[in-house]
Amino acid sequence: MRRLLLAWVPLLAACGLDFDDWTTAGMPTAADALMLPGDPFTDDRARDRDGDCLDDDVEHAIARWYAPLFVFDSRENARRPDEPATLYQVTPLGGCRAAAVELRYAYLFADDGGYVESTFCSDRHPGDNQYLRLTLDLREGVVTLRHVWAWGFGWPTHPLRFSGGSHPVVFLSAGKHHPYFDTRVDGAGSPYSSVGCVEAMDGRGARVEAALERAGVARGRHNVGERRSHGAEDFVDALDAWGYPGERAWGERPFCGGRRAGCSDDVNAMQAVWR
Ligand SMILES: [Ca+2]
Ligand SMILES: [Ca+2]
Repeated sequence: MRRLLLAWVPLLAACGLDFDDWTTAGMPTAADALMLPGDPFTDDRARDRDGDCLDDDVEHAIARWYAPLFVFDSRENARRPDEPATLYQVTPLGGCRAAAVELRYAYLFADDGGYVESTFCSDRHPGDNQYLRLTLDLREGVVTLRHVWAWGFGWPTHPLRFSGGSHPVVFLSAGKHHPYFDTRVDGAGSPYSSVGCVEAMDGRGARVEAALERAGVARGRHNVGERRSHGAEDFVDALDAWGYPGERAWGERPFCGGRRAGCSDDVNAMQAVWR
């Protein structure tokens, strides 16, 4: 995830879209609420192994309820069949018995394929990590969605579609994997680029529901735990199982998809993704 700055093609900016161009698009949208079966909080550390008071089974249920649906472009050039690898973190805001919860999904690719339809821009690089941030209300066992942040976009300011009633539909541009809430940027200058690098985003590629479970990893879940508590026996850290050798969910170096050669310092370290 990085912005491209190329001062030598300033005229392309005139063709680009700005994030404000999305604010009036479509109709108002909403996500279905999640009804929890009992008290989501616990003081039993066997059930709450990251020590945030929220039962880890509830964390997983919430993450599954809102797991995003990723929609790709038909010209996508940098996605392995099992990508994106998606990890999650669920954290009460304000401690035990909090009435708000933050939910983050990191989505990872071994490579950023650059702007595939842009004449002047490329910006390919090893490793690509971006994330969604959702704010949820949690009152009397009912979880409702208050806000979605996806880098340049934010629901409800920007209209967002929900698959199956609760799953945010996130369109990812070819190569760069920049997030959008629809396909209107296809063939236009990217609002993520200061010089209008052209995005390819036709929405006619793969549709991938975020997978949050995997055999052979801690408790079979993609939960990364909390910054101060994420023991490897209970939470995801090493990312070798996803095909990123040497990378970690809490890694402090730029994420490079497991390949250090050609790695850029501009890519986020994984630990910067989480609360
Ligand atoms: Ca917990
Ligand atoms: Ca947690």
